[in-house]
Amino acid sequence: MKAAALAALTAAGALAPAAVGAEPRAVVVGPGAVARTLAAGPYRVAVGISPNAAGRRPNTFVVRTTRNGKPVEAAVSIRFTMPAMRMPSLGLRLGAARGTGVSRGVGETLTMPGRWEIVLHVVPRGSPAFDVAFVDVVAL
Ligand SMILES: [Cu+2]
Repeated sequence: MKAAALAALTAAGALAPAAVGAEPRAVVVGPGAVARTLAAGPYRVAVGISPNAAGRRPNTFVVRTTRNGKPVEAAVSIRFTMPAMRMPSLGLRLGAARGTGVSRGVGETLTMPGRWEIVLHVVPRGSPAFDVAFVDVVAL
């Protein structure tokens, strides 16, 4: 489809911006400790990162998943990528506390200061998996 036709469709309200390939504006968190709730379809995912410090320092990652206000039991893993550099991405698998919807993990995964792309992979029990992505600005 030609750009002009797309623009016309968009102007007419026939297509939402997302339908024409516009990137949703990324959520950016940090620097400093993070406490942010992100929406993913019917889910709400509350993310805590503390102290959110760069280098060979342990950070604690806490993810609480709910649906309609109720805790969702889920297996959660996190992928950490620094897109500005040729660095291998790092992974962290969180441990879940039964019945709470809360998963937690500690890792030295923010190995240097800068902008990290963080993707939470959430696998609710008995439901399809989904991802939640955001950018974390990490300082020393
Ligand atoms: Cu780097």
